[in-house]
Amino acid sequence: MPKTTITAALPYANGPVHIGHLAGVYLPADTYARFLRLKGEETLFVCGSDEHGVPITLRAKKEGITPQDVVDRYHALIRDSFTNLDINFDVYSRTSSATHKEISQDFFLNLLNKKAFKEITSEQFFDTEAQQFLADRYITGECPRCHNDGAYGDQCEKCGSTLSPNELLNPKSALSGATPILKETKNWYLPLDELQTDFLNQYIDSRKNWRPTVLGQCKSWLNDGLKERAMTRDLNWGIPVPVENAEGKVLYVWFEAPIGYISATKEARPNDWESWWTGDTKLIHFIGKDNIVFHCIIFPAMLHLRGDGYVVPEQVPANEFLNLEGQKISTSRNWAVWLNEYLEELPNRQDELRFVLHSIAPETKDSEFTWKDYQTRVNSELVGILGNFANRVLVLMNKYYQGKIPARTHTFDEKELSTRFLIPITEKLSQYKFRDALNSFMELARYGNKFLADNEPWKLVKTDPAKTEEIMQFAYEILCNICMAAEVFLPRTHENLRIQLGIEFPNNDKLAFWNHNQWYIPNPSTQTGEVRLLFAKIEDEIIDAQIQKLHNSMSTRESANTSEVDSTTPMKEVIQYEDFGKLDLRIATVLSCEKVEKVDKLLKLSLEVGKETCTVLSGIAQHFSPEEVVGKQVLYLYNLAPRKMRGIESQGMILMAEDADGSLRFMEPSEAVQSGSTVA
Ligand code: B3M
Ligand code: ZN
Repeated sequence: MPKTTITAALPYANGPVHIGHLAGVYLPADTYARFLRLKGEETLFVCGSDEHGVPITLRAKKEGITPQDVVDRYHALIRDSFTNLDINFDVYSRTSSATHKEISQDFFLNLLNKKAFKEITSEQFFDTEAQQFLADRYITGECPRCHNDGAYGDQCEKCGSTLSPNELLNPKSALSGATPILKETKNWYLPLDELQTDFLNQYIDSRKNWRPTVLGQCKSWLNDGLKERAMTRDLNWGIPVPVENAEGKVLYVWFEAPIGYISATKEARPNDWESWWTGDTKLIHFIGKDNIVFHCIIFPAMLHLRGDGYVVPEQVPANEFLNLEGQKISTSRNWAVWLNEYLEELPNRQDELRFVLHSIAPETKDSEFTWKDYQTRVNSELVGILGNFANRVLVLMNKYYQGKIPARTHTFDEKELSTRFLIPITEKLSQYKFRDALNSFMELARYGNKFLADNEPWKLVKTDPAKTEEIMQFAYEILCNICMAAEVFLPRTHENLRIQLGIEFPNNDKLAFWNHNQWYIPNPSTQTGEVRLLFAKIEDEIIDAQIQKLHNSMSTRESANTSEVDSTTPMKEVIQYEDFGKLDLRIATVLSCEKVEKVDKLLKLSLEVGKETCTVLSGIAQHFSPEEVVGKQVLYLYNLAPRKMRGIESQGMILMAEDADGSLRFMEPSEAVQSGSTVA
């Protein structure tokens, strides 16, 4: 039987998991794994903590503890909160495990022996105070493109450019603040340029059924042309490069982290782990959109080079981002709903969270969580429709028949019921459309509710006992099918309802339901269990408290950040009033906005400036969607000399406020003013 290996992105063990992670990665992955298991397919679902990488070491330094302390703390916290939410991994491993060290070193040596790497000696920045090379985020400086002072060695978060450390102007060490020197060092590179022509172009071309958003990103990388990329780093936190004379070098975190999926497999299935990566196995990666290049380009290239029957990813259903109350979720600004806190503060509401996050899953574009919307969805859908239907059926069943199910006498056609209600659920699940699948599931509950309301058994019982039996039996039958389907989305509700229905679903019926959409028919004379409410209404106070908490925790964090900005962003050189007077600052209104094709970072905006319309390119596409920007009033530098980018002339520049973590805010007037108004 073909196997399926499902992976969910390994969370960085430097903070808890939030609802954005859940909606984008862990819930769809878990639902898909449940779906395959219910079909009786051979399925393995693996995950674990990503415990290497620069952010972890920087956090440790800030807190004055070791990186191992950091990852031990968060690994346990993340693992336990996943368990509490019923995310059913076969294993939740970690990349600091001995198995992972062995598997990733072995993978590296395997490629080394195949001469897959290029060894390149180059000059890299070195901090003489900290006695350490400075890779990626260890180095900051001025961006060569937009002249932002806080660009990192791998990226400028202001204009979105991908950088390498030696492009930075005035580079500084993030460890000591010292100006680094250049020092020669040797590293191992993957020749992605060669792999592009040998393998990746065709591979991506053949992935016709991937989501357009995923293919779009892959093609834009390929169109720009891939470059060789270092797979080792001069760092001391990570997995040592397993060759002689490589002291002080570790495997690049994005080389070994995906191998973590393989190590986790070995832990889960010590005896046949390789069979989950080779032969007739489908490999499916659930990730967020910021991880696409690593899972769709670099990791497939590594697996391809490895050969030995290793498979490459079959499907990568990457999701867009989930925003929260109108803003991007931000860890450093504490603008997030953390899973561990949710579980504590809204106890026994796991399925409510699963339900809401599935119904707003950011599958095709960024989507939005608000607490009010959460409350509405729970109260009107779960309590008002699903819970209400279940409760009415079970209460009436008790009242009229002491919970003993009458014989089936109705003439509804099972085929039709299956086509109308069950096929849409399984079809959408197989297409990774979890949001639609959940909607289809709710259609069945809506149908049940309407069926009861239309037939009013509570009136009929007085005049037509036989008809009442027929109606109640069918209502019960619908509820059984709802219960069956609930197992994939709402595991606790499934179990709770199953006990109330008084049913043990036979395995054959389950397999027929999930594989062939076979409508379930309960046995007559089944005895129902004790009736309990499936869901409780969420009161306003709970929601208000959550909204308040969000704003409070952000303002504390933001005031802490302000002092950080003050101390790390020194004042620029003093200028005279004449210098300032040269700037023509205006308030402009955004008329329209669109993405610039093939450039991830840029948005093209049309601004109304008085009677004039100006076109501006702005490197904010990774912070805002075009829809969010239209209609805003912005602070605009009107008389900046025009520049051509990607063949488009950009006139002037939009000015933004930048937080210590690199997140951006528009500068809007406190009340709307006429566009073109001057600022002085
Ligand atoms: N740790 C990054 C992230 O959460 C990451 C994923 C690794 S998957 C191999 O964005
Ligand atoms: Zn920049």
